[in-house]
Amino acid sequence: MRYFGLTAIAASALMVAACGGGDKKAADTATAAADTGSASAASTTPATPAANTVAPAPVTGTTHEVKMIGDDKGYRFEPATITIKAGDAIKYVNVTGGPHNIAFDPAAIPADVKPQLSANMPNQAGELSSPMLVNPNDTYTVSFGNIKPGTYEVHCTPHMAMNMKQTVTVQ
Ligand SMILES: [Cu+2]
Repeated sequence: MRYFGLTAIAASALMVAACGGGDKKAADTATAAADTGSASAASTTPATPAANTVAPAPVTGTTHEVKMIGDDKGYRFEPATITIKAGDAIKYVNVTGGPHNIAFDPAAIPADVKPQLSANMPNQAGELSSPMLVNPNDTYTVSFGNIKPGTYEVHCTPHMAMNMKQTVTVQ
């Protein structure tokens, strides 16, 4: 779909160029056509265009450490609920029972938060999913810089069925 979108944009650029820039009405028509093309392309890959336009927001506050544990008591984040401030970060540490990951359900993240959250998650293995933390002491840090106040649910994909979930409240 990305190829299709770029083709549509390139085609519209050619159309604008062909007009010589002198005919405003024709140029507007070309722009509208390009918008239609990118909208249909975006409908199947909604996060990709937006994520490319947002820079990661640096950590300006406190970095909180959260343990990821799997043992005879079960799989869990410790703490399972945490309240932080925008600009803080969470450093997730695989303690035992990995591989673990840090994932947000893309459908549950507001559209106006998703591009920044995605930009704040390096090396994603899937949309809003960290790589696997395979070994003890592997870490993954999520910046909550420029993330608006709200409650965000985190889960570990391999252990979601075992209720390995966390609630992050950003104040
Ligand atoms: Cu896990």
